[in-house]
Order: sequence, then C-alpha cells, then structure tokens
Amino acid sequence: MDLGDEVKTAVETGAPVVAVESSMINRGLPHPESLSAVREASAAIRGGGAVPAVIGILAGRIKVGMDEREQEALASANDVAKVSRRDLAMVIAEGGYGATTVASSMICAGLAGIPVFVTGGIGGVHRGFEATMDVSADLEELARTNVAVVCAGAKAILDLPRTLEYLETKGVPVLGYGTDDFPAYYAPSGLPVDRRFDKADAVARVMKAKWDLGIGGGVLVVNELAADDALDAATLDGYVKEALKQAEAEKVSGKAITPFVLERLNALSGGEVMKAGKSAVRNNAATAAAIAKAYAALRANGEHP
Ligand code: PSU
Ligand code: MN
Repeated sequence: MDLGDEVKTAVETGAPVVAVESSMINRGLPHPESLSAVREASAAIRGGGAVPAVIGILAGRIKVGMDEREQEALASANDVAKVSRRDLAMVIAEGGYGATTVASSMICAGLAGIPVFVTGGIGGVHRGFEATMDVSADLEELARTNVAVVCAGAKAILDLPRTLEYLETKGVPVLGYGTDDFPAYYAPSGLPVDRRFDKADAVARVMKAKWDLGIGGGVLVVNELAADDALDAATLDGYVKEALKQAEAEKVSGKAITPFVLERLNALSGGEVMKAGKSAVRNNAATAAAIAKAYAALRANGEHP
C-alpha cells in the first residue's frame, strides 16, 4: 500500500483526513462526470479543513491519496475491476487496476489509519434477496471494520427496511446527521435512523465511545438531504422499478447488478439522478470533513467521551 505524501503527513501528525472511494470514478457515474464528482468532493473536504484521500488500486498496489493524474488514469483505463472485499487480493496479486467499493475502501482506510470515509450511497440488502441471497459486502464490512462511513443512505434500488434490519443485527449504529429520516439517496425513505445528531462533535463522541469500548465495526452516518438534491419520490420509484425490470430481462446478476441498475437510473431520469447524486456527494464530503476534524480534536485531547 502507498500513501500520497500529503495524506501520509496528515495521518502521522493526527490531522483530519477523509477517505474517498473510487467506485464513483469508474463505476458509479459516467465519465467525465465521475472525475468531477471526486474533484468536487475533494474540494469540499479541503474546504472543511481536512485532507482528501482518494483510494484506488493501481498496477497491483493500493493507493491511498491518488492525485488527479492517477484519478484520470483510473477513469480512462480499460479493465478496471470493481473491487470489493472478495476481489482485493486477486487484483493485487495480478497487478491489476481497481475501483474500490465501500467495503474495500473501508479496509484500505482502516489499514492506512483513516477513521472517516465518504461515499454517495452504501450497498445493502437487494430486493428479492430471499431468492438470490444478494446482500452487499458493504454491510458485513460495516460490521467488522472500525471506520465511520458518511453517506446519503442507500439507493431505493435496494430493500431498505431489510438493510436497516441487517445493520441492527450486526451492531452498526445508524446516525442521522441533521435528519431523523434514513435517506434513500435522492428522497426521504420514511424509515427512521437510530438517533439524530446535529453536531460533528457529537458524532465523533459516538465513534470514540464505540471503539474505546472495544466494540469493533463501523458507524454509519447518513447526511441530511439538501432540498435541491431531492427528487420526486413517486417518479423515482417508477425509474427504479423499470431499471430492475431491465436487469431481470437481461439476466444481470452478481457484482454487475449495482452498476447496471445505477446506469439505467441515470439514463431513465435524463441525467437528473446524476446531478442530484453529485450534489449529495459534495454535501456528504463537507459533513465528513467536519466529523474528521472533531474526531481528530477528541483524539488529540485524549478526552474520554
Ligand atoms: N450505490 C450508489 N452508488 C454506487 C454504489 C452504490 O448509489 O456507486 C457502489 C459503491 O461502491 C458500493 C457498491 O460500495 O456499489 C456496492 O456494490 P455491491 O452491491 O455489488 O456490493
Ligand atoms: Mn451483490
């Protein structure tokens, strides 16, 4: 694993850092919007007083803190694998290129000593999981790796009530940042979070208390939806149903299903979904920076929560 110079110094000195996933670059959004989403997230992290650490796999090495040239290379390379926990060892052994999901980004952030990570939305329990057993490795990672994940909830392509049940079973606290509602990325879901917090310091105290107690695993922070990110829930539901129908008709399954359905959603909404998604990632990044700052301050003071 290699750390970018700026990230390395920040980690060593206990300065706030926010890890950023690269699935957004290669899978989540079409090129070149994907690159600008990561650039904007990085700018929002800097604006919030933290150092961005974009994570990806380049020629068989994990890079934590990819620079713009490396991000560009990952966006334009052929044969970039979608890398989750399962895929990490294989892509590294082969010397390949990989875009990291929430699960594998959490692993790399944890290895690099970065406790805060930002993304758009997490994977979860898929609709129809009773038949397919399709549950994202993101949930299992949240159960075991000590990293706080800041996101806009999970997309309505998933079974959200069961996703929350799974998180409860695995002991992952779901914190609403300025919201009582677990957001479905572009629209409120109507499902409650475990607890609402309005200040970054309060979130940092939950992280510290959990880890000081030796309760391993992540903390999920879902960010309040900005009014201009929200799409009409009924319209969105129509797109989701249509996208899932197309996935079924084309017999898409396994790791391909999430990228396929996200791409269909973008196309069906004429780009609306992408616009809202980019804005959500920016907002999540600003929140993540505030939390990273608060957590770094708590740690520096050696304060008991
Ligand atoms: N949800 C989104 N956008 C994304 C993803 C999920 O709204 O880009 C990506 C993330 O990288 C997430 C991954 O970790 O998909 C989950 O894939 P799977 O369901 O195959 O675990
Ligand atoms: Mn899956």
